[in-house]
Amino acid sequence: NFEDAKDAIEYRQSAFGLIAYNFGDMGAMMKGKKPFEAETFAMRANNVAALSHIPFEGFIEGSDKGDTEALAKVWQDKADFDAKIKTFQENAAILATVAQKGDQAEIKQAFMNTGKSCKGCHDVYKKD
Ligand code: ASC
Repeated sequence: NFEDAKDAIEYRQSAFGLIAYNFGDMGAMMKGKKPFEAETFAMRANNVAALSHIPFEGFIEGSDKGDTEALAKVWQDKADFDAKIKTFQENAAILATVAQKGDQAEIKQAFMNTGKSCKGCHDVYKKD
């Protein structure tokens, strides 16, 4: 378990950083900023699916205080926060599955859905 809020905040931020890197690289491919590499894309999608389960352990009580962009609303509306996390995890799992199959239209849709679930949570629970 975490020693204090600072450790918990660092833990979740580290995980989000890894998600952002992997998701960002898929985004660059989706936007045509770099060539689409099916194998790399699938690897990144697998990474995000696995990482989608990691950060949330770090949202311990009291860790809205400190060097964090998380709003107190995370702990006030916990059920909704948890539901949004679950949607993100489901979308990330779908993206990893369709990335294996290689259908571009399916990949694009699954990528968009995953990005929407990132944004859907940030809009409500993250400082801008
Ligand atoms: C990213 C990133 C996010 C999401 C979000 C998707 O690459 O860092 O927070 O995508 O912008 O809408």
